[in-house]
Amino acid sequence: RATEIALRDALEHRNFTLLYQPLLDVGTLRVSGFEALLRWRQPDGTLSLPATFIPLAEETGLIVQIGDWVLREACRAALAWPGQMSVAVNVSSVQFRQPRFVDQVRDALAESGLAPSRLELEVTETIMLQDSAVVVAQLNRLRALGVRIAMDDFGTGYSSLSYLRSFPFDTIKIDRSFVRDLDARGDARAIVGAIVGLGQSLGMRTTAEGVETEAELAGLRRVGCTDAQGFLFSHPIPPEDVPDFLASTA
Ligand code: G
Ligand code: G
Ligand code: MN
Ligand code: NA
Repeated sequence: RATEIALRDALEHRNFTLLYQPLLDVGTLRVSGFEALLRWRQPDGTLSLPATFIPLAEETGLIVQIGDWVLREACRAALAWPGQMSVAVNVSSVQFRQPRFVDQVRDALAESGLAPSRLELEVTETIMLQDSAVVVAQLNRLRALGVRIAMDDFGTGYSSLSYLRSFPFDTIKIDRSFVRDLDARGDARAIVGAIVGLGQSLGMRTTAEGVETEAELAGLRRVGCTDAQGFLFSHPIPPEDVPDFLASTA
């Protein structure tokens, strides 16, 4: 379990690292971008998962500085990738809520020189627990920078549908709990199909998370899901492995 002192120390000594997991276009199986996934490097060399330290980072407010580092690092890394490949960055609701957050995003883009259209911010339904007018205003300021916004873990929170009505997200990420049973269970297939249909009618891309089998991929293709991510294609990889991964899938 993380302690606040250890977390501050990690921030000071930059003991964080980002792994990148590819997103693929379901139709062409070309890589459309990567999601940056945060890891905390331990003294013994092991990498701690976000679940072990993000909650404490949020409680202590350290997530604001950690998230700022993640944004800068991800934008810098993406600049080295070919074409219009995008980078997706997870944003904590604590970070999102900061009035300075829009400036952090603008600064990270300016510093790196990354085109704003190549950055996608992944927010979860928990951002909507605040006053919705404030949240929508913040989302609109981000959109005005030219970045894209994804609703992460869609379907796991509540009132998802009203959120889609109050703000036009660019992408809906379908939680892997629905993808998991896609080939075996009719109800999972119906739910994924409904989310994809919703995305199509609202002009949003739909990314299925946690795709592990060819059967799941076939199911996604059948319902018209636009993008897929999961162990079937690749685990999260360190940035130095990205060029070889792209060469192997070209
Ligand atoms: O990498 P892993 O599958 O363990 O990620 C689990 C969760 O941690 C995901 O839900 C993801 O949204 C979250 N997460 C990963 N990287 C970051 C990050 O850089 N910032 C925040 N706030 N959450 C992250
Ligand atoms: O942002 P989000 O919480 O959705 O983060 C995605 C998490 O899911 C990452 O921690 C990543 O390691 C994990 N993940 C990615 N692909 C798969 C997969 O195919 N199966 C499972 N079980 N987990 C995955
Ligand atoms: Mn995510
Ligand atoms: Na997710």
